Amino acid sequence: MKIRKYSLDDVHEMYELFKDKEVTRYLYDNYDYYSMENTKTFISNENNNQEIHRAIVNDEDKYVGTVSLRYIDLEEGTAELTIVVKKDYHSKGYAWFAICEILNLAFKELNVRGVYWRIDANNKRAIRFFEKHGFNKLDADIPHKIKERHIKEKNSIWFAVLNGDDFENVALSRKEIVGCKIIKIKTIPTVEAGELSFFEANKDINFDIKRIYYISKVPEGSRRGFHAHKNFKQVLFCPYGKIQLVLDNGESREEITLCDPSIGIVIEKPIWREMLWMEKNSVLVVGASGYYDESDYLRDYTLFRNFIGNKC
Ligand code: T46
Repeated sequence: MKIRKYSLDDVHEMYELFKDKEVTRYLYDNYDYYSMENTKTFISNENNNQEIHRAIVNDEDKYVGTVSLRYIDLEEGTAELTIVVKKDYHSKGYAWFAICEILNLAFKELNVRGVYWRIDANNKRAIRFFEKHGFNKLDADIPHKIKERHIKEKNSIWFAVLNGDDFENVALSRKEIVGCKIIKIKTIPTVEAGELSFFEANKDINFDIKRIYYISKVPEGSRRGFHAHKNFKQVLFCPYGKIQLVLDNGESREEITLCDPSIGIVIEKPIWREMLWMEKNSVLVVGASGYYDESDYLRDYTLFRNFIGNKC
């Protein structure tokens, strides 16, 4: 998963996306009239002073969507964000990954003060997505110029990130993810000498820890996991680096980026998990309720669905 500049090889996938009404119906631009030729032109004119578009691609470098900064106004220090991802790649962590990348580009390379985006109030899926990631709808404080630009669009809901906001961590203020608890691990700072975090079995978490394991030296962009546990309970945390965790309870799938050593995820039921190493040298530590036992693993998604189906 990464974002990169467009390539003419993206044209077929992009054209397919433009023609998917279900995905494009809430977008500002109307893609109905785009032909394959227009799509090629669109790719060739990728960037200008006011716009930056990036292709979102999977591990095989296949185009899955576009994330953009538009109406970049360096005098005002503002830009607008848009994102569109192909349906097959929804709920797999692509959108959040791409948003974090483009926001980092906006704040670190362009040095803008704020990035704003407008969502159609009927686009419930997008609103849920941003709320899930800890963003609140903005009622005021949208720069006048931006509001003016969208004056004709009714039913607008606005979100924003300002330079300096800890947007990658904002989702960590949530309390749960697909029914798993997100815990704040007790953390004691020492003046100019870092901090110490700790949790205690049967106090801060509801089970005994019989095994600790940790995963390290994983190259950036690698994925692990792709299984659930039948009975083991686990607490997961990332003491160093940045790891995206995708959790799936068989009905919904949500992701969270672990990048704060004082945040833990407690999984106490069969939940499908996938991990993406977003930064090299990131470490994932897990405290498990049982000794290693391969027969506790469900390493096939259909088996996992059947297992939870039979339990209900
Ligand atoms: C989990 C996620 C978050 C052992 O021999 N002992 C152990 O305690 C563990 C955890 C694994 N292994 C063996 C089993 C495999 O031959 O180590 C090998 C790699 O394990 P796996 O492919 O399951 O690794 P991940 O990173 O996909 O998953 C691990 C845990 O296995 C799993 O319980 O929840 O981390």
